[in-house]
This record gives sequence, C-alpha cells and structure tokens, in this order.
Amino acid sequence: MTGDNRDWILHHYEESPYAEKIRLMFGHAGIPWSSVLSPPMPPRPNLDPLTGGYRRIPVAQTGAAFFCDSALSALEIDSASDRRELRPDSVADDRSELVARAQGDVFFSIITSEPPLKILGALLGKFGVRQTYRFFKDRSGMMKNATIKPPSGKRAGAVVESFFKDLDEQLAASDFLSGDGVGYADFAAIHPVKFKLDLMGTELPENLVNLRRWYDAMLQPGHGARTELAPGEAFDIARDAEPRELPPSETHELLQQQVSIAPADYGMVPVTGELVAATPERFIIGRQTEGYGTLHVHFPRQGYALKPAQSS
Ligand SMILES: N[C@@H](CCC(=O)N[C@@H](CS)C(=O)NCC(=O)O)C(=O)O
Repeated sequence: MTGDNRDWILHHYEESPYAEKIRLMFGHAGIPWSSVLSPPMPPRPNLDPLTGGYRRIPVAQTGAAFFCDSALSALEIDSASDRRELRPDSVADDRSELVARAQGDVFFSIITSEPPLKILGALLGKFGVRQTYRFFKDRSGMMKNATIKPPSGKRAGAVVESFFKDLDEQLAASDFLSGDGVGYADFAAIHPVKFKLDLMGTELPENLVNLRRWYDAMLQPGHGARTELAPGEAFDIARDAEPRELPPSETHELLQQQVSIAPADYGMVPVTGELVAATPERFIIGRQTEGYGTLHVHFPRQGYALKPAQSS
C-alpha cells in the first residue's frame, strides 16, 4: 500500500449491514479494496483519531480523505468507477420510497421485530457474553438519545413483511430495482434483507420468487478483491497523503469557520473542525491533527446537522 489517493480502504465490521451495502458495491463494481476491521461498538481507537469521532460504520478512506455515511461512499465509488447508477440521486422516483424505507424503519425493524431472547441468542453466538452485554448497553444508549423512534414488536414484524412483499412485487418486472442492471436502489435494499437472513438464520419466504432470484444475483459477485490491512497501515496512509484538492465550494455562512457536524437521527456524536468546502451534496471538514497532518472528513448534507463549533 502506497497511500495512493485512489486506494480504497473500508473501515467496518463484518456484521455491519451498512458496510455490507458498500462491500457488495465494491464487488459489483470490480473495485479492489482494503479492509480495516473496527470493533462493533465504540471506543474505536483504530478510527476515531482519523475521523474525529464519527461513531457510525462504515467509513471509507482514500489517502487523507474520509467519507462518512454509506450514501457518500456510494457517490465516491461512482466517481472512481464512472458508474452513475451507484449515485444515491440516480434512484428512480418510483423506487425512492422503497429505498427510504430500507434505510430507515426496515433496517431497525429487522432487530426490533424479533423476540429479545432470540436476538440475545444470536448475539451471544457471535460476540460471547461480555461483548454482548456491552453491545446491548451501547445500542440502547444510542437509541435512547435518537431523534427517531423505530417500530417494535408486531408493528416492526409488519414493516419487514410488507417490505419483502413490496420488493418481490417491484422485482417482477425487471431483474434489479434499478432496471436491467444493478444500481444504488439495489444496494440500499439488499442490506436489511441480508441482515435478517444472516442474523436470524431464517430463509426467505418460498413464495417470493422474484426476491429470491434478486437476492442470489445481488450476492453472486461477492465482495470483490479484499485485502486485510492493520489499523496502523491506514494511519500511515493518512499521514503520508496530502488531502486531495477541494471541490469548488458554494457560499456558506460557516465557511472557513470552526464547526461541528453530527448525524441528525442517531449516533449523534459530533465531529469538529473547519468547514473547508460546502457543495450541494456534502460538507467537508478540515481537521488539523498532530499525528497525521491535515485530514478531510466528508459528510453528506442530507441527514446531518452542521452548526458553529462554539454552540455545540
Ligand atoms: N446512514 C448511515 C447509517 C450507518 C449505520 O447506522 N451504521 C450502523 C452499523 S450497520 C452503526 O453505525 N451502528 C452504530 C455503531 O456501529 O456504532 C450510513 O448509511 O452509513
């Protein structure tokens, strides 16, 4: 690894559904990538010094640039591979409702629709006793402070069931949600489905044949050429790289000021730094670090709240 700005690194953990969205995207796009494994919950000493504390997974890295949120990673993968269909804004109007559900209520309902003891058993099998206890504590703390209140129990079960049914119906007319070829909508919809099957070991309902066909086609390319990287190597790459040239910025009242930015819905840990660019789709925060020089942390505008640092 050389620190070449085009080398992709994904900071993730195996069980993360949103990371799976990006891993599959790399596989379909045929983009080689390096994997840095993170713990499934904070503290994340392998990542926090780079992003400044963004608490969600995945985070993509090229050189000294960090891309928070899978939607922004998808945009970057689009520009690296010239595949416009990977852009979140390429989703057709008649698919956008399904995509929004997949990234919201459906994602949470995969867990909240299951009996707590079943979840406990699944987590114990994956994480062991100590880690499972910490995981429950961490996630219930995160959701207590969240601005969204996901459905639970029977309502959550109905959310998942109708999502699967609607997916199956929409897939009756074309191979993929994005048409004849795969696109952003497919990656956004596949990860909660795979999460359900992986976590609970359940099968897709037999009558949903379109969903089954699509599911198999989506998983078929796998994750592509993945190389494991030690966290220290990602640190070295960040330190050795210069942040890439900034895109032209639009006027923004907080430009070149110290700001804080955080997700607006859950996992709302703020990252602070200088707002170095604002484009229609993203905010870029410049962080001066002792160990790694200047790092640029990119956030989507949608779903994130930006404010002056002193008011945080
Ligand atoms: N909108 C975010 C959502 C990411 C997300 O919720 N990730 C989960 C893991 S799949 C998470 O970070 N959970 C809390 C954590 O891992 O600390 C994205 O698209 O990247």
